[in-house]
This record gives sequence, structure tokens and C-alpha cells, in this order.
Amino acid sequence: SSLRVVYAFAREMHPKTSDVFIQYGTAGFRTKANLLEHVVYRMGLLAVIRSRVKNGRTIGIMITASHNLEPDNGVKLVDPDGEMLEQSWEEIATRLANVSDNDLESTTEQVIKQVNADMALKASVFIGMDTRYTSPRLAAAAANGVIALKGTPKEFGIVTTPQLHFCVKCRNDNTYGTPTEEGYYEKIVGAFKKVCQKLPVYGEYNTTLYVDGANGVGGKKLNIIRKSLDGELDLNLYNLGGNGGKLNLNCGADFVKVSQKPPVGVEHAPFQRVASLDGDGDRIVYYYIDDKEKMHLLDGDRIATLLASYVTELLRAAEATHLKLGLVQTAYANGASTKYITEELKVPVSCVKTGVKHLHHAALEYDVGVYFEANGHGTVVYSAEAKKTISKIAEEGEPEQRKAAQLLLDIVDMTNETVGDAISDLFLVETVLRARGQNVRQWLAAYTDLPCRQLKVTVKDRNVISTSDAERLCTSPAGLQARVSAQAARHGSGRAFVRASGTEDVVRVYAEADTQESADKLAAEVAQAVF
Ligand code: 16G
Ligand code: ZN
Repeated sequence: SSLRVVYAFAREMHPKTSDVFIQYGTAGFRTKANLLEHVVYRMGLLAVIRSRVKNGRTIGIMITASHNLEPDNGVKLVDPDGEMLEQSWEEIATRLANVSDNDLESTTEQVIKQVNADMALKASVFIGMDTRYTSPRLAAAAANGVIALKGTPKEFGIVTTPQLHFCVKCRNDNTYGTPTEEGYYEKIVGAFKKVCQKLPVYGEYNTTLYVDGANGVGGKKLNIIRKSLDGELDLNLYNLGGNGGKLNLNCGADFVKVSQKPPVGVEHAPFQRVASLDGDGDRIVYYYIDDKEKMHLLDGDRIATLLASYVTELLRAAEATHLKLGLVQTAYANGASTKYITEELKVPVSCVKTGVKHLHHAALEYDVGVYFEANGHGTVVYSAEAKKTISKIAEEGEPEQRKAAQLLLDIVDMTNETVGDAISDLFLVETVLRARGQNVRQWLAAYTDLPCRQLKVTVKDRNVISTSDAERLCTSPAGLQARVSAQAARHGSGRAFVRASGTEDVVRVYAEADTQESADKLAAEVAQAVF
């Protein structure tokens, strides 16, 4: 059959060259780039099958290893609504990635039967990639996989991960926007410019923003956007990938958050706010350096509270408080942020397992769901009911109500609801600071973070660690939780947890306490207990 030819082609063009087992993890497959070509090819096959199961709706393939260093790469699938691949398919993806070339044909046939795909249907797959030098070759392998099963690939070239998610969503739901990079700018940047017309600059807010682009795709895209901002936001961009700057090396959101150090490659001025993006543009944290050269970090928790409090304010002004707003965090959320949200903002909080799919899912439970990981990945999702209500008030409400509702509609448009998006989040943060006439110190003043520390421990088998209660409790190995709890209790405001990483072969340790010294000590003690 013609499929025979396809599999023979796969063997020749994208052979499986490694016997190392690879797993579809929290964010897809991620490993050294040279081990991925056959995996990506097979994900091309799988995307076609997935598209057919979804009646020909478009599926996305993103080639990226996010904040990892240059030698790594990765691949993940995007579902029709722009969300992460449905969890029950992760096992199928893993199976397909690991079979030998000889068994690829029979396994593919099995999968097609198992998911009941009608292979006579059309199939459409959008492919995007980050700036890694290994990405074009992998994107081509993905396209070959799509073509092999007679699907139609469309390559977007270098885009941020959230831009690809956005395009997939738009392609399947044309009310959301135009499925192109330009369509993304029109909607998201267009909404920011609209808001700027309504909110004149005042107070302590200053339109200058420095950006650390992590030498990745996000900075490059902001460089395109920068020229269209008409002075409403003056972006000073650093780490755009030129001058020998290496992707994510000592820079970018993950480096800044985990090491609690400013990135290299950025000029610093006292109290100047800086936004730091990650390598594929789906995470953002802010920070500034004070006049004593101390760094102050405004992480995902900070952004979440800023957005949640402002949207709450607008809902109140629009008299739409029957819409339920809630916030979703993970165990990594700073305890002080959770306290502030509950006690000051009086907004309900849910805590879920690490990984965007868990947060996104939990956020959909609210009319307005704000979700953020402390590491800077997050967004806001609005239910259809919420959008309808806000639109109605924007048309028919009293003047003050209408004003708030119209602003909210712009904010909805500025939001990439499909996934956490550094560029969209950047404009949202700037909108709130501008609306409040606040500088970055005033933003930081909302609450005081508990000092914290993260460590990673290498163990023989990280999978011996199991957790419950959204990873806050360790259920095995036996006795470990008791030790963690006992150590945490010895420090003021002490809290700690351990969990197996979903992206690296390590165990992660998180600790917070009332002083940095205590937090460091607690983290070290817990790491010792794991080891
Ligand atoms: C992935 C996740 C991120 C999570 C991180 C945890 C997505 C798109 N990304 O990067 O949300 O924070 O993994 O990594 O889901 P870890 O399991 O190695 O700590
Ligand atoms: Zn990322």
C-alpha cells in the first residue's frame, strides 16, 4: 500500500537513532535536539490522526524547549481550542515515539483503530518553531510526518509558543481572530493601543520599559511590535540574540526567578522596571534593581494579583460582580501572595499541580479565571457567559458602568486566553500600572514576599517520589513527609515541599520562611532528607 512507502520513507529520512526511552511530559517531549528527529516526525503523523479525530479541525505542533539551553529542543502538540494536548493522548504520543522503525507501521495502524480516526477526512496541522538552530530541521521533519499521512501542514516559521496556540485557536474559531502572526498583533497590540487612548499617562507611571528577551523569539517579536506603539510604551530591548548572546544562558525569566539574580546583557538603572521573558515567549517576570543594587522580583504571583485585583475593580465598576472571579496557583506560589489574595483581595484561590494544563483547566471553573505559576506562566480566561454579560453592559449600562465594561472588553482582547503569553501579559501589566498611575515600587508594595529558595537534587530514580494535595504533600518514600514537616516547623513561617520534575531527571525542592537564611537552610535540610 502507499502507507508502506510512507514507513519505508520514515526509516530512511527520519530513522530512530536512539534506544533511550522518551516520555511526553509536562510540556511535551524535551531532550537533546539530536535525539528528536524521529520523535518529531512521528508527532507529525500523530497530529494528522488527532486532526481527523477532531473532524479535520487544525492541530498545532510547536518545536521548542522553552527556557532550556540551546543544545536541547522539544515538541508539543496543541489541541483545536489552542489548549495543550488532551492528557489521555500523552500515552499514545509516548508509545508512537518509542517504537522501533520496524514497528512504526503496525503501531500507527493500532493507534488509528484505537482512537477511531476516519483517515478519509482532511487534516490540517500548523507548525511553529523557536529560534534554536536545530529547530528548522525538526520543523521539516514534523511537516514530512504530516504529509506522509496526507495531511496539510502550514509552517509559521519562527513564532512564540503562544502565537502558535493563538493561530490554532483562530483557525478553528474565526470569532477569536485572524490565524496569522499579523492577526495576533492586530488583536493584542491593537487592544493595548485602544486602551492607551482611554487612559492618559499620569501619576508615577512611566512609559519606559526595559526588556530581557532571553536571546529568544519573544524579544524579536517585541522588536517588531515596538515600532507600532506610537510612543505609548518605550521598549528598550536587550538580549535579542545578537552580539553572541546565547539563548537562555544567564538570562531570561527562568534564570531570573530561580537564581533570584538579574540577567546578564541588560543595562540597569535604579528603579527602572524590567520585564524578563523566557526563550519561547510564554513566561514573564518583572524586576527592578534599587539604589543599593538589590534586586526586587515581581514574579507570576505578583502579576496574578495585579491582574486579579484590577479586573475585580472593573467588574465592580461595571456592576457585574455576580461573575465569579477566581485565582489558580500551584504549590510554588509564595505564601504571602496566597494570604494577600484570600485576606485582602477576598478572591477565592485554588491550588493545583504544576503544569499549564492543570492550571488552565481549573481556571475554566470560574467566570473569570486568573491563573499563574510563580515562574511567570499564566493568563486569564473568560467564560462565554462572562463575555456576553460584559458586552451587554458595554452597550446598555449606565455611563460609568459602560466605561468599565468597555475597558474590560479591551482587556479581554489583549489577553491570549489559550495559554500563558509573555507578550500579552506584558501589555496587561502595563495597562494596570498605567491605569493606576503606579511605578514598580508601588506595585511591589501590595504585599511582602516570604524569602524562598529552590534547589534540585539528582537521585537514582526520581519516580520514587509521589505526592498528593497538589504536590504539597509527599506520600512516598515512607517517612519523607514527616521529616520535611518537622524541618519546616522549626522555621518561622516555614513551608517546604519536594516533587519529581516533569521536565528534567531531578527532584525539586522548594522552601520558604521568614528570613532568607531560614529559607536557604530549610531548602538544604529538605534536600538532604531527599538524598
Ligand atoms: C513546563 C511547564 C511549566 C512548569 C514546568 C515545571 C507547560 C507549558 N510548561 O515547563 O508550566 O512550570 O514544566 O517543570 O506546561 P518541572 O516539572 O521540571 O519543575
Ligand atoms: Zn516557555
